[in-house]
Amino acid sequence: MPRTIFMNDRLVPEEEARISVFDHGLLYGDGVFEGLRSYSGRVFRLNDHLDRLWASARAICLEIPMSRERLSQAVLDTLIANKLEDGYIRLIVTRGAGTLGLDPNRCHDPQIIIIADTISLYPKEFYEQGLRIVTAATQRIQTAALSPRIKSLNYLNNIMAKLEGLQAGCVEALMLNHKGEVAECTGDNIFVVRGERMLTPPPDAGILEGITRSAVMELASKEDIDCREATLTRHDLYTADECFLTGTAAEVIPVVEIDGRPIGEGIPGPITKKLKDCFHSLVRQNS
Ligand code: PXG
Repeated sequence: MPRTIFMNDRLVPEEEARISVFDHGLLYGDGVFEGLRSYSGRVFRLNDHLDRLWASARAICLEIPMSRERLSQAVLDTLIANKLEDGYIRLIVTRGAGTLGLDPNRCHDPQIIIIADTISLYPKEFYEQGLRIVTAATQRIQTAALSPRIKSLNYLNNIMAKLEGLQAGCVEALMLNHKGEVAECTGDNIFVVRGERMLTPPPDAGILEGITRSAVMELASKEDIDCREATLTRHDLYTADECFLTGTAAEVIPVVEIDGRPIGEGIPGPITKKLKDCFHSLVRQNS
């Protein structure tokens, strides 16, 4: 079924949703985006996604030419126009059309695009049996080079690592930072469980501060599970009792093998299962 796209203040059929070849979003990956999900017609943590979108835009000196209220309404309108209850929403703001040079000040008319579609999930057995992942040789980009906290349209760093994962027969790959510390996966944050404690790398390890990550940390605290941010090495992962990933698309997914080493018992652990269930109830009640 052809989709209806929100583009610059109106809903248009998919075939009419077009951008200029001079848009710096295309020419340089100069723009920002968000990936959101709706459950039963309600968008999960819409405000947090808008906060992150505005923070990403501010970091690259891109002024979003629309109010938060209007953009928030546009997300809901796009879902309704596509008759989607459980969907995936891609919100994109490009720098706009400019000249064939880097100068963003020569761009005008930033494009606001909202796509709503059905979500393609990992197969059910991955959630039940857990994922196998490998460490990519591609490092997460250094904060001093480009902050991974900016969700920009330039995702080649992650795509290079994703390719390595796929070449090794894995759907996700672990990325380390330039110091060799654990950062995150290509499109998901990572957690480990050691004894009674849950650990996840801090923002300065060079990660995107995931909205699912925050939600899971809040859930852990409600469940009286001690969860902290900590610098982690691969050794900490290899010797952990449990490991799982979080992300808007994946939600909470167990990891049972890293670089050929089974994690814990090599099956999804009890804390992972607990948080997976808590997260499912949370998105369904949508607070
Ligand atoms: N790290 C990175 C690098 C990400 O891109 C996450 C962590 C998880 O964040 P959230 O806020 O979703 O919990 C992400 C986001 C997709 C897609 O289409 C997903 C992401 C990024 C780009 C595309 O599946 N994940």
